[in-house]
Amino acid sequence: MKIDVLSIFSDYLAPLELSLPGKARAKGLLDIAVHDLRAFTHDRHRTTDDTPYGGGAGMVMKPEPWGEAFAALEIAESDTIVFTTPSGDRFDQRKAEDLSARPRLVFACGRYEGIDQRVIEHAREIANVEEISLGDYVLNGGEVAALAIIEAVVRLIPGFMGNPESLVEESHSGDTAGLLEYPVYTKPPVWNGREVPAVLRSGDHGAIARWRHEQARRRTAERRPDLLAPSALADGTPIQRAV
Ligand code: 6GU
Repeated sequence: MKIDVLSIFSDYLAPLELSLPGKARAKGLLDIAVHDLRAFTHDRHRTTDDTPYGGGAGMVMKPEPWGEAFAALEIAESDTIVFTTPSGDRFDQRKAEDLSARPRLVFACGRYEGIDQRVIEHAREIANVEEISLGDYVLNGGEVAALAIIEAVVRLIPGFMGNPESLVEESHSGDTAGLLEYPVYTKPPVWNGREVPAVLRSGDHGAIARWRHEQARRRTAERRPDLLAPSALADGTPIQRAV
């Protein structure tokens, strides 16, 4: 997979050199390049934003540097341009899986007031476009969102994870699909007077699987009732609370 990131704060993307994406690059599964959007400006102040037509607070990112950047990156029709924006579709594991199968992702990190809408329209003409938000809160710019999305996507690239089983078991995918992850324990068996649940030391794999499923279900009911059968919620059926 090829990933390009366009940003006016390219230093923010330094963590891409580390840990997980770094490992994927070392394995030859991933090629990441970060580009400074200001390289595609021509004025002395390297201006990337301007006041909004129609008035209002904040600044809007100018279209020209984006247009030049897309041209310089030789965007192909099969590429996907990802605009990180609080007004995008909410990011989730399904979207991460979808993006992990694409040949090239180009992240366009905007400041939160946004990019001139014509840039998004232009992008839709030259490539696939995703407008993605991390959730219902506001970040100053899309850089941290791009980092989070890249981390979620890169670990799904086939051949990346040492143990693909851990991808299947975790929250939001596989066996416990739609449920939060059950609590986990390791040695010692007693710590600060707290015991590891006996069932986990019983060797009874059926009982362990049932216990984990029940824990995941309770945790989900408590913390994320929205993930449990939305139809049951809609007709007023009460959610079973964890005890
Ligand atoms: Cl993708 N961008 C910004 N600026 N704020 C956000 C976000 C993205 N997702 C949640 N908040």
